[in-house]
Order: sequence, then structure tokens, then C-alpha cells
Amino acid sequence: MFAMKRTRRAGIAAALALGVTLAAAGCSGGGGGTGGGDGGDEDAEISITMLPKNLGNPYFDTSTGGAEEASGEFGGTFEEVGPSEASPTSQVSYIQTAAQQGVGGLIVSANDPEAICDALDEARSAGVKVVTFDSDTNPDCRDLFINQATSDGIAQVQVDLIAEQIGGSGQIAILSASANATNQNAWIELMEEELAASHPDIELVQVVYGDDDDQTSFDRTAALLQTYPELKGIVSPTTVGIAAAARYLSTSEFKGKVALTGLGTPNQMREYVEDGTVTAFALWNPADLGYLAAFATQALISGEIAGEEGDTFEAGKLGSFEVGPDGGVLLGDPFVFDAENIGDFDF
Ligand code: RAM
Repeated sequence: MFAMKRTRRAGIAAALALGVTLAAAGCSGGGGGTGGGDGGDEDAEISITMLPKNLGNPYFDTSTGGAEEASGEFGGTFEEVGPSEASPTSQVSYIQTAAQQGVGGLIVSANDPEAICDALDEARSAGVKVVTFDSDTNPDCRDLFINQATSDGIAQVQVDLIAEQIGGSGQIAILSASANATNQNAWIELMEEELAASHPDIELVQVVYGDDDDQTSFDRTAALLQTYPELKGIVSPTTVGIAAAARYLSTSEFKGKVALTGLGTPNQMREYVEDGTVTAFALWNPADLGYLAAFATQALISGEIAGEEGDTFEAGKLGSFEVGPDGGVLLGDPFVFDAENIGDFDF
């Protein structure tokens, strides 16, 4: 594990263009954006550290790019650090370091709802504002959670996609991220409920975990196909998992026979949509998610909001947002990518 500072700017223009596209598709909050967002308190130093589940995941590279862009707009300082492995406690040392450095805010996607809470409590006691995004902790461990879309919506879109792709019946499996990931576990629970309620002829035979590691996800895919010769589809609610599964399927005898859907980035999935391995998958705009998280953190640091339900703040080009129940702030709706639209996206 190693700390790392990022200065990458690549892809921001494209992500910006995408933000407009997805906003048009109903993704994010209303108008009224300032377009600049020069912060509430001009004298306050807005220093933000971003801590994804792990480094080396294009999804988090994109969300970090969005946060970095926002930070540039309100004139803050920005750093990304993170572990190489998405394991429950791998983020603890980075949280402790950020607290020792006295950063103003920490933006975290959690690998476990509870395992980093002691470290976050200490950071908050030291005055650090803590904002989770993408994958939450227990609500009492942070000030706000920036949620990409409702868990119901994310579960529903994936069940709809797999049900359609396998013709409404047969065996499916789920290839998830790490076993403790708050976000994937919430979505899987809701997918199971939706399958039971609306698709009695679809049988979920197993949930396996690729740990948001490419090779592990690839190997789990191979094992699933060997263990369940009748398998008709795989749902992978992780961008790492779906890309690895697609790579496996694309050169196997199962290509075009076993359906694959879930949550993926257009750039990682493009070749598999073009070669017929994958028909359609979903996601949101990770750049917008990071951008919104950074503006929310800035609003907390500057004292503009306390993180209470009903608090509102401006998030630059995305417009104004309101804090909902349990400190949640909602970005928008998931979006489905397929052969017709994937060419419009670059992240
Ligand atoms: C992976 C991570 C992330 C999740 C996406 C869909 O990149 O697990 O937490 O939101 O997939």
C-alpha cells in the first residue's frame, strides 16, 4: 500500500460534456448553478483529501477527476490517496494521516460500513468534515453521504436488464466487489427482493466476490461458468467485475450465450458491446458524483451547511442540492448504456 497524490486532468473535458448529457437524461439537480462557485468564506482554506475504495480503478479515477475539477472551481487544495486493496481496514492509515495533516475535509468510499468508523470518529474529533460518497459507512460515522442514485433504482435497472437479456427465466449469478462493500450489499439485497417478487422463474444460484480486483473477478467468472453449466446470465454490480467478466466471456465458448450486465464504465465496456459479448449495462456519471461530493464538503468546511436534513447548497454546474434524511444527498438516476448510445460517452 502506498500513498499517492494525483495531478491528472485527462478526461475532464469529456466528463464535463457527459455531465451535460446525463443531466439532460434526468440525472441531477435543477438549475441555478453559479458556474463558478467561489465558496462561502474567502479566507478559509478548503483542503480536501479524497480516499476511494482502492486506487487503479477507472471509475474512481473519474470520480476523483470530478472532485478535483470542483476543487479548482472553488479554489481549494486537493489530494487523492488510497490503498491498493479494497479490504475493510485498508483505508484506516490514510484517514489517520489526513487527520494528522489537519485537512478540512475527507471524501471516502467505504469498503465496509463499520471498519473505518473509529478512524473517522477521531478525524471528526480533530475537526475534519467527513463525507462518504459511492459506498457509505454507518450514518453516524460521517457528516454526509453523496449517493449516486437510489439503491432501489440501481437494483431495479440491473434486474430489468438481466431479466430481459435471458428472456425472463433461468439461472443467474452475481459477481460482486468485496464481501463487505456497503453499496454492493445494499443493491444485492434489493435485487434479491425484486427477483423474488417479480421474476419467479429466475433462480439466483450464487453470489461470488471478486474484491474489485481484476484477476480475482476474472477467475471467479471462470469458476462460475464451470460450476453452473446451465447458467444463463451474470449480473456484476461493480465496474471492475463486469469488465473482467466481459473479458473472460469474450474469448470463451459462452460469448453471446451467457448474458452479462450490471454496472460498468462505457470506456471499459465499449469493446465488449461492439463484439457482442454485452448488450446493455448501467451506471451514473462518476465525475459528477465526485464533483458533487467536493462541493458538499466545501459547504461543510466553510460552515455554509451543518449537514442537517433540509440544508441546501450550490454545486457549481450541477445546481443546487438539498440534504435528505440520514445526511444523504442524491445525485440522480442510473443510466443505461447500449450499442446505440455508448459512442456518445468517454469515461
Ligand atoms: C466499482 C466500485 C464502486 C461502485 C462501482 C459501480 O467501481 O465497487 O464502489 O460504485 O463499481
